Amino acid sequence: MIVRDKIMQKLKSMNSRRNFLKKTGLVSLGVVAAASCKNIAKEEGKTKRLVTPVKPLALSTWRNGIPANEAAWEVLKNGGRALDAVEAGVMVVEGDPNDMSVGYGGRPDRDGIVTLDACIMDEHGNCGSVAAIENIKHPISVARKVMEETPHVMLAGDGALQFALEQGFKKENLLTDKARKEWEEWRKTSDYKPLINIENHDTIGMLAIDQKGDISGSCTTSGLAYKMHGRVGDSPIIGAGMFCDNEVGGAVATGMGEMMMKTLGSFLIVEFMRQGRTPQEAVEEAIRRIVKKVPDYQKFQTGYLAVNKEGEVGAYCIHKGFNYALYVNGENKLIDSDYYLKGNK
Ligand code: SD4
Repeated sequence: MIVRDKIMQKLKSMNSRRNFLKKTGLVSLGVVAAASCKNIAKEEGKTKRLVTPVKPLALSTWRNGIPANEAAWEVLKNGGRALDAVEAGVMVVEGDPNDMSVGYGGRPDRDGIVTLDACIMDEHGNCGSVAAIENIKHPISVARKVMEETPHVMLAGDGALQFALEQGFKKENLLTDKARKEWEEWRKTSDYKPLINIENHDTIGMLAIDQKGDISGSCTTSGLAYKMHGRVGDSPIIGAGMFCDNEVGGAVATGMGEMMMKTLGSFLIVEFMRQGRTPQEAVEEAIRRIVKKVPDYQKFQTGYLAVNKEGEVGAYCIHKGFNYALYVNGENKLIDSDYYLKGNK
């Protein structure tokens, strides 16, 4: 009898809690989890959580995120959509011949061919990507067309190029003299060694939250310099190079793509945040996952960047040297990321 009474009492209290959540609009499990975690974090005095969501904002990987954020901000400050911001932002870097890891001017593969990877995702969970596409300066815009104009998520190689041409994109030579000369020099030894934080790691990944509070993400790269022809990295893989969920937040990755692909890092980070972790806690846990699962992780760099719907940001990487640009409250700043190999050798 007593046990049954206790169960009835518990059920009653669960019911009234559910009704309360319904009334207050906190029906989604994610919101509930985040809210309760916030309280715990506050009680323990561990993490300072923001109460009012900060928006709009744009953040992107590496120093080239500064001009990219400027372009994104033009969209955001006028009330534009986060999706338009993340496309416009990374296009600046795709078109810059001095960035040798993205778009025009990107370093080629070992056969001397520039192949590009990109992906984009909107606030509804729609996404599009292109992999190993050649001769198109703005793969991010082709990825968006894949998302909006096809029943698919990803197009690769010749098929992606054919689709781009049908959509009115122009075929262009993306191999600049500078990149060609470097490649010719490299061919003398053909020594394939991805370097940590040297220019073959400055892919751009971008996340933005617009004035409505909607989030979108993008990622674009020429991939690793002197990779095998046909190699595809993490950047066009939804969930590895980038992932966002409008209920939770988003994450982007940069560095040695194989490590993010083995651990599906960006998706993992968003799921950690869904469970109530801060973006910083989530990116650190995702790097620890690589450390645990990839035996030779020390040879490579990986950097993660994340933001939750409240506008809290997290960044973490394996080796010192990763940085990111954050545009918020009208200020665009380059910030150094914390890193794992610091007393963790
Ligand atoms: C790749 N993740 O293709 C990309 C490269 C990169 O900064 O991020 N460079 O593996």
